[in-house]
Amino acid sequence: MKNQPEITFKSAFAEDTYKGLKNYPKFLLSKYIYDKKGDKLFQKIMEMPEYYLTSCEFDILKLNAEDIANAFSSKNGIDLIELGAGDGKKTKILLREMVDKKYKFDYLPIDISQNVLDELEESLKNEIPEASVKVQQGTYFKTLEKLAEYNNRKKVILVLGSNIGNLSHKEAVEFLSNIANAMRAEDMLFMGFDQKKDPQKILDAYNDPAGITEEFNKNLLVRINSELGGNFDPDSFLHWETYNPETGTARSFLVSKKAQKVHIEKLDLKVEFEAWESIHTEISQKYDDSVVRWLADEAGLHVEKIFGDRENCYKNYIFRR
Ligand code: AVI
Repeated sequence: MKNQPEITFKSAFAEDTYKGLKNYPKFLLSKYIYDKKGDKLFQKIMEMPEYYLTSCEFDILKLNAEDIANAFSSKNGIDLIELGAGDGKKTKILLREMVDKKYKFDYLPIDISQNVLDELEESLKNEIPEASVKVQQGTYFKTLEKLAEYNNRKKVILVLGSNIGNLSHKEAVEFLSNIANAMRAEDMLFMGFDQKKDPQKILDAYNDPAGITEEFNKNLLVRINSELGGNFDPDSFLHWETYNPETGTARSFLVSKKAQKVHIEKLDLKVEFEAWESIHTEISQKYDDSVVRWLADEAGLHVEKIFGDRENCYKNYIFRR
């Protein structure tokens, strides 16, 4: 075996980028798309007509608000904990319903961005002043640790937006298991899963003609340039989306349009690309009921109730232990 020099990295981003670009085939992790610019681009994606996920989930919550709020409610009140709350646009439908029904609850939105939480808190004060809101800033792992601390009464954990789709099945089971470990018998997990559907509709959602998704994907290269001293030319890469109807996996790539060398100063790394070589950047998994049931089972959960839109484009599931 070749002697590998010991390299110390200044950040997880630096280490993961180094490992991904040294790998064959090359890959980068989609979680690093989300810096300030990436967050803004994702907001724009959620407003695009092609990105059906947002409007489908919004419709499901609107159509079923009463049933969902009823399922959540409990005599002693509940802690409604949202992981990755964002702008809370969809959650507000449920909050409004719960307030109108005079259900007792505290809403605890958790997000990595304090900025996002400040804006959410402010908008809730104006739009649903009756709701008791306690924002929590935290990373994904801290958040899971904190979950187990809410044990005075029933808790309902919300994860919207099919965020689980950016994980492999193995990672998804780990994620669900971590949540399950923090749940007691009466607690619930309410989660959105984008569904398998006409492959063209999926490809259109991840390859919009205005090029917003392309810019979102290429933000990985832009971020490597600005934070790690890279000299990627994003225009010399193609945004490429595939969907495999057998596995339900949509995959995003950046494909080098020519043979080229890229230097990343802070990683002391020169990366060579053959013409048409790819970098895999993201998976967006699509599901059906049997796959969701299997994931739940692997994680020690079971599906209690399913809410879908008219075409079953998207579904929200209630899980219990
Ligand atoms: C955040 N996540 C669920 C989005 C998705 O659909 O996979 C991210 C995204 N990637 C391209 N468009 C949207």
